[in-house]
Amino acid sequence: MFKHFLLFFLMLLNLSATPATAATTPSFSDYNQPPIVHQGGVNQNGRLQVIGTQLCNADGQPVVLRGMSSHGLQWYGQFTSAQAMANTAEYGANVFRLAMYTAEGGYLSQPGLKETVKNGVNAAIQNDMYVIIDWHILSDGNPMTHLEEAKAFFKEMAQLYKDTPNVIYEICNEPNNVSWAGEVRPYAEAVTAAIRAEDEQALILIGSPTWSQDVHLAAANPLPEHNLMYTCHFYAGTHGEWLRQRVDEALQAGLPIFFSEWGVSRADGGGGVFLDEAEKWLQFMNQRGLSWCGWSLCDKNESSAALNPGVSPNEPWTEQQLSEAGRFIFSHFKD
Ligand code: IDC
Repeated sequence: MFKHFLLFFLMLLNLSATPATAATTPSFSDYNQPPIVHQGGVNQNGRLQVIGTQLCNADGQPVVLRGMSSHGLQWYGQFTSAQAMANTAEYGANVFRLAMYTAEGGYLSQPGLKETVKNGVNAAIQNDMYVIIDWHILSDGNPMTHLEEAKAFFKEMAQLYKDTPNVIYEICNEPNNVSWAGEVRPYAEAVTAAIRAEDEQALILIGSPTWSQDVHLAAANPLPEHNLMYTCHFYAGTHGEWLRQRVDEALQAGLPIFFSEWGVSRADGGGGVFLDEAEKWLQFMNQRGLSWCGWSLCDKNESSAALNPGVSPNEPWTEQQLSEAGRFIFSHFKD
């Protein structure tokens, strides 16, 4: 605790000093000046890399990715069509997340979902978007339970996509009821090694215990590796200031953070919507040059869903077809 206060104090001193000069490696002290945002897609930015805590493009310039996450591919895979992605790209999205649930009728009982993932990657390529392949553990909270399946899956994906700069790997959506040191970190080491054996440079996103909110645990004991980012997830109706503080402390400690999932609803996907709190979060991420994906691109009748029930994934959308969540999230892609 004392260490955090000390770091915070040092940071304040730094912020009040002259602005950071020609920093090639953005750091926490640059946050009083939002990094230059290079929206743009894969053609413009190329292979991503992590410098300090900042996501950067192939030239080492800061880049921010913003876009949508799919809902579970086993239920709403149709919203990963090229047209659905084009509809979000039109509002400024440059990333799409493919949430491949493992349980609840997902990949472990339906391996054919791999084809939905591949089609989704192709749709993202057509739209010049980055694309996150997400091993969406949720009710199956311990990632170690299916370590072998995860290693085989990511090895295959990395073999396929090692020359495709669009692809980002998210290896465990939301671990829960597990520890960082005992389960999540060893899992991340093993799966990262499996990906790295095929693709040295791939950008890999790693979750943390308590539904990817325990970034402080990852910050205290990160993996000694390059091009890794750690995910943090929030829902505006449930998570507030305390989690923003935790993220700031983790960034300060040098942990690169990616908000691969957030919603305007409560954490159960319903309720609200909580747009005032969501606005605070967006400002927070914006000021720190952090990338994000909104939950979720589907027409389910729940407040986190971006589309009204019955909207087609194969046609352009009018503003009226977006739900309140969708209108709000889409309007922030270009912030
Ligand atoms: C929710 C869906 C909901 C579904 C439920 C269980 O919105 O329709 O019934 O999962 O499968 C997460 C998860 C994400 C959740 C979302 C909202 O990553 O899968 O989706 N959420 O509850 N973490 C925090 C919230």
